[in-house]
Amino acid sequence: MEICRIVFKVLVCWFPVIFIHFDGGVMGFHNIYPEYQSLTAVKVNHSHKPVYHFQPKQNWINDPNAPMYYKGFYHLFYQYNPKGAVWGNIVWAHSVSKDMINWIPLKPAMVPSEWFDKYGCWSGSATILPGDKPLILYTGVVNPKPEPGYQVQNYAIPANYSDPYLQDWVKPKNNPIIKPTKENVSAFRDPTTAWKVNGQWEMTLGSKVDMVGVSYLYRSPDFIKWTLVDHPLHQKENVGMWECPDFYPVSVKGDKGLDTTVTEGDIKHVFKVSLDSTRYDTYTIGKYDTKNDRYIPDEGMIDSWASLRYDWGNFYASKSFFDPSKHRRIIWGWANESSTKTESVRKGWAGIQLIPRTVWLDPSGKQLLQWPVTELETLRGKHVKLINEVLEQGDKIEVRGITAAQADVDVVFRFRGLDKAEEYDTKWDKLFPPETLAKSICHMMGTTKQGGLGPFGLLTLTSKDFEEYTPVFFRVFNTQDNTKHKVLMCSDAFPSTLNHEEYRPSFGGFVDVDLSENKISLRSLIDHSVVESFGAEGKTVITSRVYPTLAVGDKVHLHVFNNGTEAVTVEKLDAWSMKEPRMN
Ligand code: DQQ
Repeated sequence: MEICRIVFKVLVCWFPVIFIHFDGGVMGFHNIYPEYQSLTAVKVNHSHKPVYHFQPKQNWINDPNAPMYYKGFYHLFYQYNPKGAVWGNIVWAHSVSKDMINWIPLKPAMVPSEWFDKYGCWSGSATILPGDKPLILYTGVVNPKPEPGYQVQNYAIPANYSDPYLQDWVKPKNNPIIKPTKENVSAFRDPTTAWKVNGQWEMTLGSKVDMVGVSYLYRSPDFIKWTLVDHPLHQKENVGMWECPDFYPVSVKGDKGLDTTVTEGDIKHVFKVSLDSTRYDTYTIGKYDTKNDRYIPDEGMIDSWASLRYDWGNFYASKSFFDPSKHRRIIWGWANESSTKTESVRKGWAGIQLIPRTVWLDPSGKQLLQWPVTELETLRGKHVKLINEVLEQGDKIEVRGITAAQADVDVVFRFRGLDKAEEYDTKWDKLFPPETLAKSICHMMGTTKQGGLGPFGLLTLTSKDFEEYTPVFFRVFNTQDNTKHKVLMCSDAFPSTLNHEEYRPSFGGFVDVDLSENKISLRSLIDHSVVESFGAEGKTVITSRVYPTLAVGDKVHLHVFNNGTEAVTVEKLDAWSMKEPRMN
């Protein structure tokens, strides 16, 4: 009997954890497939290709690089393989935009050309120097060995500052400006935007020492001569390599963004890393102690694999920038495909950048809030509404009249109270590691397990007879001490496709929201193979990549549903068909 229980536990309960942990939404480093790297598809397959998310016409993309605003244009650079739909041959592709929604493609800003970046121009950031002069710091790979490559830091400057498109970039001959120490030659990359402190420039980059994640700190009087500071900006044991760190101030009052050079005042700092071992982005909020030149996470902040995340789904290598034209801070994140490499090769494309999000500090000071940039709303076309529609247990209502495969849906759910919320089983806290707890509960229960208050939410990318659907939903739990309710948000790719060879993770995150008004909101941006969802006005965000076989194009449906015993009212739902922007 006992053995049965153990076998059951391992198979049923641990299965999602094992599955999720070793097969993240994003590939572990960038897998190398020499046979596919330079295989350009003759014809691009559009059936799952997003329409209003940033992407090139074809081929592979990964990290967003050096986003910035310059002379009326937003610039986005990104890691791009010009020859194939898997990682390799990486250059800095470049597009510009007036609104971050409609894009003009330009020639690549940087390609491997010098001894100091011969084997790759990897990720980096822009700093706007005094006099409105942008400068890029990036990682150059000088040798493919030791794997994944011998890394140095370089800089590049515009050839012509009066060109608002910044089409030509010069890599000065005095590169590299930073060389690794012997210990970290192949784990030494992704320099951040620099900031000024105590009269000097500083920047940090990602590294590791064994399993300790380290963000080395460099200092410079002139942006050319850089010295390693004798202590890192921050480090943490048992987390592994830190890629693409990001370090920036946020205001403690209001939602206005701040330039990276702001180091004092009514502010806190955000320290974000991309965890190479788990392949997701985590952040902490804390204080930048300028005197000792260290970042110190606030008390109570979890600083491990179980830290807060911008996005609990398919989201990696993000980078933020300050937009001086609208006084906001914006983050860009990359969503890789969840499908196989052979699928990518067949489709001729892989990877998108998610919709840029404005980011600011929650009034609690304990987390960030995110919201799609308002410019996205210019794509809203045909509009439909639902008002005060009651969903009893088991009910679904179809949202008709829009292009359900390419939509923006914003809904507020209301309920009578929290009495019927089901009990939170504290055994789960022991069964699942904290970093996979939410997604494991989402996977265990799905939408079909009836609850008390919830599951309720949206069924996106649904086929006519529900053979395929990607549900985005909430479940509210009662905690044993009855002091607080636990709100779980899920975005579940598991039932999304009949093609069970696809990776179909159930993603989840808890939502730290006050339910005293008996309401919760959900906004989902649906774009063919991506569903990007914002719970409780941007407190918890989850992105899923999915590849339905039946729910494709005009065969896609959208529903609201409830499978809890407590009735839930759709107080207000607005849904729009989304138009196609000018996309590269
Ligand atoms: N991708 C880049 C690296 C970075 C990684 C290479 C993160 O610079 O560490 O394409 O996805």
